[in-house]
Amino acid sequence: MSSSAAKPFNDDHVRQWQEQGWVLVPSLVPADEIDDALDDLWRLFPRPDEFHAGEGGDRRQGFENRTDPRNLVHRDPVPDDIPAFRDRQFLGRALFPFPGSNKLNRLAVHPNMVDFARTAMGDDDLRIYQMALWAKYTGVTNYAQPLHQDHNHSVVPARMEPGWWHMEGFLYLSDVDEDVAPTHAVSLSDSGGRITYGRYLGPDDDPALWAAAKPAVGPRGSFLAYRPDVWHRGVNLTRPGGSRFLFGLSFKHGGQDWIGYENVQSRSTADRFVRFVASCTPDELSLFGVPMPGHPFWNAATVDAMAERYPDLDVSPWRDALLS
Ligand SMILES: O=C(O)CCC(=O)C(=O)O
Repeated sequence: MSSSAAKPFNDDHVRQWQEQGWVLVPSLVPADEIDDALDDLWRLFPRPDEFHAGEGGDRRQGFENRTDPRNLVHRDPVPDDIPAFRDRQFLGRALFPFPGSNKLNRLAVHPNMVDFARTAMGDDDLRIYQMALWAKYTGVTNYAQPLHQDHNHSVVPARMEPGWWHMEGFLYLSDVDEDVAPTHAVSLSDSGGRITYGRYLGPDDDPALWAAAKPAVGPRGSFLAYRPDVWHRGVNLTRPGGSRFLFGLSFKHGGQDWIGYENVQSRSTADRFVRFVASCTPDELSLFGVPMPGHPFWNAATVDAMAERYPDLDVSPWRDALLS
């Protein structure tokens, strides 16, 4: 990658992801663009002051009583002082696309983030395969997790080489300081890059690895990118009245069917997705699997049908490509 003063990330960020497995790119998306999208977030989740105003608030209760089966897998209860995966850690997940102004949806294809993912992965033909918000509030549960690697993004073992790796990512929608649960991650030089299946590590299981996990602190707009060979853990929120909001956006190379987590197909008939599509370029839509203009899928009939399905989408790039 050639250096450019205009880019909101640099060669070191790219190298750190490629060689150390994780990087926090500060302010990859400008804070004012995050702030501009927050009204859409507050349609889905209580604002922090609303949540912490006291027990019994309607929106707080609504949050605490969510039982979306996609988020809860009915894990067995674990004593509170042990780092563990607890169902309530996942209460605050909400799947793309979101209602509202479409500004929150547009963050999924923010050019700075897509440019970073493409540069670090060395490929323009990427897909977004994970797309969910995640809200956490102090006191909901103990959010502390054991150290783990995310092997639940693929049905085959991880192959961490150019062309085969994938990028897990969190776009920060709020400032993530030390006391509001920055994810802790271990660089590959500290872990030796070892990949282990079926193991979660508590503080006594591997004290050196535990100590090597560093907090990914950053202002809103920052992007935490990490790979499935990176040991990491969620930690508890300790700030009274605290909260953390992020947009989980993960990328894989096109055509790698073995990797997946969330998809948009089941919600693609919703008005909010139809509106999102109309706001996108062909390149942005390719991140969701829409074939680019010139792809053999497209003929006069499928382009016409695309225009019928998404009436406000400009289909001329697909139509023009049929003529060339
Ligand atoms: O929430 C976090 O900071 C990390 C969560 C995580 O690593 C997980 O649930 O797999």
